[in-house]
Amino acid sequence: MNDTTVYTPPKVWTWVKPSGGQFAKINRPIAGPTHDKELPVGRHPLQLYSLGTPNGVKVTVMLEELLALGHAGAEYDAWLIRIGEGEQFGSGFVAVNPNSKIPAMMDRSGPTPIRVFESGAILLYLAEKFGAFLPAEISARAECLSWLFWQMGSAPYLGGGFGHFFAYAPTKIEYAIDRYAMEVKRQLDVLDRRLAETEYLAGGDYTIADIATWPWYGGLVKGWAYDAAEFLNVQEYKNVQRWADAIGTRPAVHRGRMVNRTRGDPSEQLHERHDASDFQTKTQDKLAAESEQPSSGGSAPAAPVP
Ligand SMILES: N[C@@H](CCC(=O)N[C@@H](CS)C(=O)NCC(=O)O)C(=O)O
Repeated sequence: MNDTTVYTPPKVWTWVKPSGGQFAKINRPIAGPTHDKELPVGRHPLQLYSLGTPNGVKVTVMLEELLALGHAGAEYDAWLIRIGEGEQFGSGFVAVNPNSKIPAMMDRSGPTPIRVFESGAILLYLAEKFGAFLPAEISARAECLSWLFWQMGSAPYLGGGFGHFFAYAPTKIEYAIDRYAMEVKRQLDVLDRRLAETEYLAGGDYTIADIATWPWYGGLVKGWAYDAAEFLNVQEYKNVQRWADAIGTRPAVHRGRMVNRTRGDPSEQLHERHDASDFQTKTQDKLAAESEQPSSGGSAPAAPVP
């Protein structure tokens, strides 16, 4: 143990100081909105309010996969919610997700708008609405839902546990890092053994179980998360590597990863998506180049505003 701080919890916990760490600014012990702010609404049936984190990417990959299958009803506007700025606490967002976390979605295709929150619920809703990526046969369906719910229950140990204490906490606490590294390696082994038996998690077909799991565990074994690939020795999970590579080559997965993404290569960042053509014309590199172009209206100075 290298943590020598001794903490004696008080009888009743109170919120007296920020907890420290990367997310201290937005963390608070109460729910509900902090400010009034309506959400924008675009022209498509589905309105997504999200950010390109693993939970957000699950939904944008699903929507791009549905569009690639020809489901025009899956057309969507993806609006950016900057959680670091506290936009998840605006009144409009809280009305769509009382839990104040991305992703959140409104289905405006029918007479009464339907809200859906929690990434697993959104995947299941879309799979049922379009009859895709969820097997109809009862045993394959049970397997798919089992892995979907496995992912929803497991990822908080990876993100909120391992990722938090390994990458974000203000001090490195050996006890916490050991506990969560052990659990994440166990989870990777669960996946590796399953993927030794079948091509995808639910069997031979690519389903919402893979779409939910890939952004978290696929990202981890490909070295995209927490700079932890070497620490967790992710190369040893050969079947997870094979599965992550296969899913990573899907064009819809590539597009889904770009939507609402605010980090990395500007040509891979599409902050908002309102049309399929946005992937060609509205990535951050293109927008930056456009704003540097001299205007075509000549160089005469604008008239002063009275
Ligand atoms: N179980 C939720 C988790 C969603 C979640 O944790 N979202 C994070 C980003 S990945 C978030 O919005 N955090 C903002 C906050 O905690 O205030 C889901 O799967 O949708």
